[in-house]
Amino acid sequence: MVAVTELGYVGLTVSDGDAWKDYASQCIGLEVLDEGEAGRFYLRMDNWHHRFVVDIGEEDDLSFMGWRVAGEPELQAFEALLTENGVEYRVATVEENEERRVLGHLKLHDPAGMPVEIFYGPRIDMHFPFYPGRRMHDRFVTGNAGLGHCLIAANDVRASYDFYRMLGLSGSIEYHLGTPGGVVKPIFMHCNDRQHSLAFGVPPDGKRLNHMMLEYTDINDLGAAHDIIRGREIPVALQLGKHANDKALTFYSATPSGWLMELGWGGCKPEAQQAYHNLDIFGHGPEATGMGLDVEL
Ligand code: MBD
Ligand code: FE
Repeated sequence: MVAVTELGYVGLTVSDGDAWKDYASQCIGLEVLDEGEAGRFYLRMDNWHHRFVVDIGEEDDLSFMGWRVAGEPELQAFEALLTENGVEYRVATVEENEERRVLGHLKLHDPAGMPVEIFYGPRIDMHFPFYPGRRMHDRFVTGNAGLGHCLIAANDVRASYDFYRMLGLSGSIEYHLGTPGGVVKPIFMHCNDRQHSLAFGVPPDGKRLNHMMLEYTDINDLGAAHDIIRGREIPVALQLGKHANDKALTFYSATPSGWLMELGWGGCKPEAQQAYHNLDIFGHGPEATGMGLDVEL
């Protein structure tokens, strides 16, 4: 069975590019790569050409997710699988592959209308190592674990679950969470050693993206990010705490786009068997509200 192997890249549309360059580099430690393209810059986390494509626009949201497969045979197998399942897709042109710095990709949409790309062969610039935007103790967790995770909108949770299962992700409901509107039961899915690369099932609040999570290899970099974000008085939706499912120590900061960035350290691998939780291990106390994650963790 063919399956995606990692969340390889994402696209963001942002209204304030300068605020994003500053937040991404000075708060998070990402590398800004501006190659002079009009209205577009990149963010790097490792020696991939980029992990984020950032376009200046009005939306302030996720614009696409890129899911990696091993190579061309796997991409062809996905063409057959999508056709078999009646999912519309398009094979990217040579120009579109050059734009993404990949050898090949398919363009499709998830059931919520999110643009999804399945790609193989990213450009990895071994001669151009990652250069953090601010002083860092160590690095970001990427490797075979992809860039992090996204909590995205799903208006039909079952349809999204079936779609991402078809892409080869596994997972289940992992929480029953109290919210002002009642209990929500979010689903968490994985495709590699990262405990989850994708989550959905909290009520959509108008954006495609609720939050992204990036993970440091050294707890000191999480501490540095926390100090910088607190020092700047950037709103924090959920305070430092440790998740029951991936065991990661994280906190959730507002981004210049309004959605949240979860910064973390110490996430674990997926368990072989499913389980769900009502509460986290400790922390994650609510602070700034109204950013799409008013949940009792
Ligand atoms: C997560 O990464 C998360 O964002 C939530 C809400 C619960 C568990 C793990
Ligand atoms: Fe998360």
